[in-house]
Amino acid sequence: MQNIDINKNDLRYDWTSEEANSIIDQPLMNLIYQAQTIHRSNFAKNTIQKSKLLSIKTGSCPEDCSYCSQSAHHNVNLKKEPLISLGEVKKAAQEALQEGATRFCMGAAWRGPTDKNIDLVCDMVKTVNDLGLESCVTLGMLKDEHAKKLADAGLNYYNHNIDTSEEFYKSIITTRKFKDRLDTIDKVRNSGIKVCSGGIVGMGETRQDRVEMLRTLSNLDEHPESVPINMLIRIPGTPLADAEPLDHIELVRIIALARIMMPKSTVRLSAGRAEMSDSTQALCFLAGASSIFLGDILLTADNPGNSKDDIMLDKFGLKGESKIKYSSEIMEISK
Ligand code: SAM
Ligand code: DTB
Ligand code: SF4
Repeated sequence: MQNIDINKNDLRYDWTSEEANSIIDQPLMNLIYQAQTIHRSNFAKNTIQKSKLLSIKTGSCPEDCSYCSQSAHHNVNLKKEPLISLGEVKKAAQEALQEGATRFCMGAAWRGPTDKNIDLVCDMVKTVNDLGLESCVTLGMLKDEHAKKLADAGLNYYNHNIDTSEEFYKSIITTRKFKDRLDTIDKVRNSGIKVCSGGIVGMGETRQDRVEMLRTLSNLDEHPESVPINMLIRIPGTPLADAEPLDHIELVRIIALARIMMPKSTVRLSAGRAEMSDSTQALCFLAGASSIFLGDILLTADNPGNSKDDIMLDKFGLKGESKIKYSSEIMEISK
């Protein structure tokens, strides 16, 4: 194995494939130990950040993402819904706050928002922020003017996943290019909004594709502040409905690699938890995941639900992140 100097406080933007491979290929216990060591030097231990999702516009999406329930190209049993009202958003955000979420993420099944819709979403963002929650939206591809309007409205995060490696991307989506995703991420970054970008594992990609996906993210000019790692939810009616399930240890390895390559980014164990055992999730948290989505439903698909999660988190002694941000001094004391 190549000897890599992993300084837990250094942020690097020049990871090579060789370096990334030599990290992920290590014996599992070495990899997890290294990832958890880096995790503890950057995050409060035994703490989990909770986000809540809401689909604000559901289905009939013109894009053909092979994993997605909301694409108009697939025949999925899904209740489609136009953009919901501000009142519905406020009610859902209030509930999320009561459930212990600190971030509220609104998703719309669009290729990109229209000028009219962006104004409506900006009102939603302000409503969420006024409740004291961090706001996040995921609306597809943005124009510079859209990003600016969202930034002016006070949006904290924009979610835009690169999903997989550039090479594998063409096999899962044909209606847009990998570069289109990077362009939107660039616009978000330039507008001053924090970037949330990650991907999906278990779509039939190779380990090298997973590594390259993380290399693209970690070699951006700045690391995304949030990196969601989704395990494919195999949705009946989508082209990936019968994809070969990925061994969960591969998920653990990719989470560890994300933690090591982007030491200060929040790594979120996102879609797919409903099919994971508590033990798999414990390994993911040990490998550096420190955030989850709450609730019974993600955007359209199942999530474990709060009663089940409360039991699991209690068993692990993991506490929800407080709304008071940890300063580095407090983190030192809490170690
Ligand atoms: N339309 C917007 C977009 O594509 O960016 C926002 C919504 S889209 C549902 C957000 C992300 O959810 C996708 O980029 C993908 O990573 C993830 N996702 C969607 N369907 C999924 C599935 N079946 N399993 C796992 N992750 C999924
Ligand atoms: C992300 O990476 N995962 C979330 C959020 N960002 C928007 C979405 C997961 C969607 C899972 C499938 C569904 O609910 O339809
Ligand atoms: Fe549309 Fe987003 Fe689903 Fe792709 S992932 S089909 S862009 S909602």
